[in-house]
Amino acid sequence: MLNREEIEKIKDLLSEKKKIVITTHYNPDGDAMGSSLGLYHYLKSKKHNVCVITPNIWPSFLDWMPGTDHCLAGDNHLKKAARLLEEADIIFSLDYNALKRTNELADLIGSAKGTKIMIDHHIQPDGYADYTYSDIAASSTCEMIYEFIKVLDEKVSISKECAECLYTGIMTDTGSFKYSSTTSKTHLAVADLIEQGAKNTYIHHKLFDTNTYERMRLLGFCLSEKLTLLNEYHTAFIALTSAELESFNYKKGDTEGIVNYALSIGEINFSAIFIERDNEIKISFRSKGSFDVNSFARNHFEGGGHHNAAGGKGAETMDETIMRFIQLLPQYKQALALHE
Ligand SMILES: [Mn+2]
Repeated sequence: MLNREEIEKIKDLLSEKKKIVITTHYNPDGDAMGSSLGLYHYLKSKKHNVCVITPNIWPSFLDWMPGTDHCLAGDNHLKKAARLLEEADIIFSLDYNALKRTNELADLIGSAKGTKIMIDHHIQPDGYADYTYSDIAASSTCEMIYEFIKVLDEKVSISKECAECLYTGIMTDTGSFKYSSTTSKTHLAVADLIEQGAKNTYIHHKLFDTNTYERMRLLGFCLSEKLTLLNEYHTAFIALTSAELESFNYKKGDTEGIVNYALSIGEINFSAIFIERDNEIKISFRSKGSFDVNSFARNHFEGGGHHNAAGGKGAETMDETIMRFIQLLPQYKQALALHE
């Protein structure tokens, strides 16, 4: 948490009406939108002049979130975004650790004269902000915003709209409360948010019951026809050609998450999905436990990401890419056998 002195200074800053701009990262996800809109609703209730600027448009399954009609997608309204950032007294950076994650907004935020406050849970935050609240152990930026509001305003009563937004980000960033970053504190925050009016069943429905018939058929096809197990290496993979994608009337996002099904097999510690698109092979890697897919993707497939989730690509044909992948496995045999 910020230290006492910093909190007092921020309280002081917010003690009179201010022009505030809240920004978040490119391709905003549930936590980015949830933390931005959650803070927006809180600051709005304190009569500040607030707006949210996202570098580009958020995915349509988040359209239902209260306040999205007041968000500005910067890439479509760059001039207006520039003016708002220039005039802002305070600029919040939420759910990102480096200005470059805001693409075109980066220079505008960097050169703006307003006081900058970063609240984020990614490793190694950039040092540009006047106040940096960084907690890499936090489940989500939404949980940090919840704590931040509680510290600023002990007697706060969180509105239903704010509660719905914060609940959304905590839920999406914790994989519905299953990742190891989920603590008893997370559950206490969530309990309070439900108490304040967040409807958990409704939010789950809005976020996850969004499959189309064709996407479900594509998933079925992947699991019954395309899943290959390499038991010796505790590895599973799926490969999809562009012709196969077309036959299921593929739309962006349809293959999202399929790689996790392969990993959910008990003895599998490493899974990959190879997708032929735009004349290259796009790859997603997932692992359980100690096997580091970030360095695997970095070293062999021009990619990277996190320890247990990463992406990469191959410039060869599908068959050549898969062959190269399989030939890499023996050198990792020991690491792949570990369950912890
Ligand atoms: Mn996050």
